[in-house]
Amino acid sequence: MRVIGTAGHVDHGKSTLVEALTGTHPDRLKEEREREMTIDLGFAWLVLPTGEEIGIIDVPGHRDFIENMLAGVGGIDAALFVVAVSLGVMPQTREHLAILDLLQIQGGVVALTKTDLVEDSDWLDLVEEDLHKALSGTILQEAPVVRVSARRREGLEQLLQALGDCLAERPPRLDLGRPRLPVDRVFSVAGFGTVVTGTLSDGQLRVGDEVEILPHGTRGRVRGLQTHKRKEEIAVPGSRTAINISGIQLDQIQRGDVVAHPGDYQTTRRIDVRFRMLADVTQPLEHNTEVKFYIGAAETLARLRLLGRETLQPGEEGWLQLELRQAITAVRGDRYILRRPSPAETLGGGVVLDPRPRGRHKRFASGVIERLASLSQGSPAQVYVQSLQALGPASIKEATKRSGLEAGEAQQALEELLAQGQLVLLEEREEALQAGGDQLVTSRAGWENLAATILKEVENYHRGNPLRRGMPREELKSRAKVGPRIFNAVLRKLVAGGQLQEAGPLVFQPGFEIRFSPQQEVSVKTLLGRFAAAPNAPPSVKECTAEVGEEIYGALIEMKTLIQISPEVVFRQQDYERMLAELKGLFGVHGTLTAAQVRDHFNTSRRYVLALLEYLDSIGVTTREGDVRRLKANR
Ligand SMILES: Nc1nc2c(ncn2[C@@H]2O[C@H](COP(=O)(O)OP(=O)(O)OP(=O)(O)O)[C@@H](O)[C@H]2O)c(=O)[nH]1
Ligand SMILES: [Mg+2]
Repeated sequence: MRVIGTAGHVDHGKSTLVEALTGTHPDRLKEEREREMTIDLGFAWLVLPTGEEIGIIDVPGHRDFIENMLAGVGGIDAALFVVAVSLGVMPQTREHLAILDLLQIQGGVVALTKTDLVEDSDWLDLVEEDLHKALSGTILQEAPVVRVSARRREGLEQLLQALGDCLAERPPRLDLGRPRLPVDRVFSVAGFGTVVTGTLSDGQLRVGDEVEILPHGTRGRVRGLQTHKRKEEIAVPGSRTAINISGIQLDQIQRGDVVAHPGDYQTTRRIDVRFRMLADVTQPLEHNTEVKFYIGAAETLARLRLLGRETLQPGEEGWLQLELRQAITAVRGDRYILRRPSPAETLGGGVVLDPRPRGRHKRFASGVIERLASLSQGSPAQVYVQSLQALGPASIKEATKRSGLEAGEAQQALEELLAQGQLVLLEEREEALQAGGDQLVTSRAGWENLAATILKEVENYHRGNPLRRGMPREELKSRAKVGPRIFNAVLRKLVAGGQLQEAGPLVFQPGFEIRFSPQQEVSVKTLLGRFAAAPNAPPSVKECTAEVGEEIYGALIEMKTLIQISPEVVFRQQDYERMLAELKGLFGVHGTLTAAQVRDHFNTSRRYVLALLEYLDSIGVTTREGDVRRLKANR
């Protein structure tokens, strides 16, 4: 799933265009309708000609609401950059463009809209030329420009086509197995409680997951999930996600908080960053300035330590350490924006290099900047993990080859990643040797997804077959849709970890027991009553199924309440064991036994005795010699 966001100067037609494309007017608030201006984020979705469903975040263009724009734009995959041809390039056209560029939003399409207002095609060309100048040197430099009129519904198809092309070139969102959702809206729904929305990244969320609300660490549980107003069991990275959280009050969560699995992310109040200052900022940036810091959907005041420099001039880049007023959630590689509180202006932004530096850096100490510079390069471990994410579960040899790292470097990266739990070995060394090669390894997310799929299948099987003790292994294998080697490895790990159990050909949840409904219980009781009344001459298989039905009869066999020894004859397990013990006693006394002797001992009919003796022959307890039977030596 992916999300695009609008951007552009106030009144240029962003919301109108979103409505024309999706049928939904993104302005939700009464005040927005009255002022005909977007104030807060709006949401809609559509299906591209490629068949991909995408979410849309509509942002306000007015400079007073740029903070709301920042809360929405952080998680987008591509921009729908809107410029009205009747108005041309204006201040927030440039400011929004600069923000997209600082956040390195890797794709976009420019809509040159309101073409119905301009008859003169020379004018159109002039505006487009001006626009190209503004785009040059930014992330949108190569973006296609599509002329549209939302009012006349012209150019919309070309626009969707261009959006589809632009997303098709972008890799899908990575699943790192540690979901986080920067919250951009919080509300409550009568009867359900607290709901938050945001753009999910870095992993999947499932109904039932325990979650933690950062930075406060409050715990809750995912009660329900929705994407584009549709109920989902699983929300995937890149999707607009609404989470109904139980155990969290409305006032315990706010925009900017992050929803994650407990323990996956740490919060921080000090970070080291690379910073690029915009060229059109009015004054140089001094050490120790107080600034506003924006990351994800969060904002906080921050004081900056300018490292290795006294001041930074507009257009320059540098290294900063930021002391944050409030704790935020960040990982290395996250993008952020800085603004000056007053007079309000966007200063620049960049990338988080160290989300939890050990202490305050000495501003001019040697080594500090060298370390930050090397952090900004990207480590072998990152390269390794990214290549494995693209590959799926693979042998160490394949993964190393794919990473393009040299052997020693790859080995070191692998060890580091295994130690950190970012990669998971699916096999022990001996198991891998038996399977014919070196060990299978996968990213943590890869492992968690495989495990979750298999656990879910078994859970579904139990739900659909409450009278079966477990799911046949082969059925599980075909449903897991992975190769036999990966399946075997994952199942073995789940069994070793106590998440599943295996008995013979069956796989089941630990502690799963067949439970009869009260009604079924009654008929089982009646049947077992008949067995108790005549333990050595009990009802036949046919009579049993007539009494309780095939399914319950099957369950009684699986539960080992009954043991069927021939197509017609079935005993209670306890009676079978008693008879076997008595028989062994009789053999002890007589050495050999005829069927008639056995029949007289148990005071039953020939039918039962023949079935029992033939069964015991077949499992190697007794052997037949003419008309008599003898106990096998080792029994
Ligand atoms: N003639 C014409 N008018 C348009 C077109 N698109 C939008 N408008 C008008 O332009 C005005 C502003 O449109 P919005 O869609 O609210 O603009 P916006 O970019 O969302 O504005 P903010 O959200 O406040 O930044 C409205 O009066 C629209 O009816 C168009 O294609 N042609
Ligand atoms: Mg709008």
